[in-house]
Amino acid sequence: MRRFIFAAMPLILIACSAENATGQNSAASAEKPFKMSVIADFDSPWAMTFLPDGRALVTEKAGEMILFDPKNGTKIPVAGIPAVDSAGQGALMDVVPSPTFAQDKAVYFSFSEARGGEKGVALARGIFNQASDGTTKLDKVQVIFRASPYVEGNGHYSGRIAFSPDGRYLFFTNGERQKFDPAQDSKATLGKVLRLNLDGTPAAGNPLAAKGFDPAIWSYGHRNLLGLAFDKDGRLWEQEMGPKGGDEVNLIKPGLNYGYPLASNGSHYDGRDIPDHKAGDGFEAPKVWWNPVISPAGLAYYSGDLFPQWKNSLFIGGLSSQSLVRVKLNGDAASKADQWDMGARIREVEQGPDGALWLLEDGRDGSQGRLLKLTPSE
Ligand SMILES: [Ca+2]
Ligand SMILES: [Ca+2]
Repeated sequence: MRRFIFAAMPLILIACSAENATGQNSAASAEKPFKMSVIADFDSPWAMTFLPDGRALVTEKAGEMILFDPKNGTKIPVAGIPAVDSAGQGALMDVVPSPTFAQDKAVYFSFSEARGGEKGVALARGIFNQASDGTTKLDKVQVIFRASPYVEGNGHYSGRIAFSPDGRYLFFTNGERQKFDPAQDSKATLGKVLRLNLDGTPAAGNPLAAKGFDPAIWSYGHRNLLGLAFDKDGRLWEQEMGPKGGDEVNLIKPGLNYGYPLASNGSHYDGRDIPDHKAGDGFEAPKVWWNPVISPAGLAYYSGDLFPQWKNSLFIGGLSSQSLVRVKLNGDAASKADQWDMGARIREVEQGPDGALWLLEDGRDGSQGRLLKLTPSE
């Protein structure tokens, strides 16, 4: 009997720590179940996406889009990208092929720009065109949506893109531009998740339009939304860089207010507290949050076969935490699972066609912006 109790104890401890692994508990994992291959180097890369033929588009902060072939390492610059204002947190940001890329060759991308002395994030679409000599460009590039209003400053653009699983809608994130209150302003698209038609117009039936909100708004009360991904059942997950001690993973539901800057499990950088999320306050609480912060960047939903133990997980790149973070999903619930030290700021996470996990390092402060491929260690 005694022997049985001793044998059972470690199992009980493991079970408890997993159960409590939301909020402040860390989930540091020393053992890495993957090996890491360095595939290429970029100049402050920001985002990547795979095309149906296995090649990738990679964006760089200063405004370059690059067609990259992992098979042979070839990099081809993609012409046709508009002028990017890359000061501060500005960048050529996300890039995602159209849900009907095989037919229309359309590519959607986001970038920060200056107009009339003020700045904002724009969403654009162009047609991928590679000539027989390899020269590559986006044709017919059009800005199809602009955040409103444009304001002064170089921070919290957000600019992440995700298509609904049925391919009918484009979800787009607009950060609150370090201005706080716009996240609660019904007339501003700042601090919001937006639902648009594929031509950039507000989708019909958005949940707050009848209450006088900007018709593009799907959810509000967000800060700096740097990741957006659908799971296998069509739930929309978002991660955002919160204030001091308040990074969040949220399950995005239509019409809900996620609280910023009125509620946050963190506090302002100047030391003022922000009331924590609590039941009945009218704000939707995060499913997972971090204090101290991880500084989340890219977000990927894992559905591959290469790492079967990772199915139905979210992967988050950590900037200040220089880590790769795994969040385990279970229906509407989410919990911290792993946090691996990567020794570099991780800007982007993407699942490759073969189920490998691909990462882009942030590449600032003189470090490299390497493209890394993670495959199982055995
Ligand atoms: Ca991506
Ligand atoms: Ca707080």
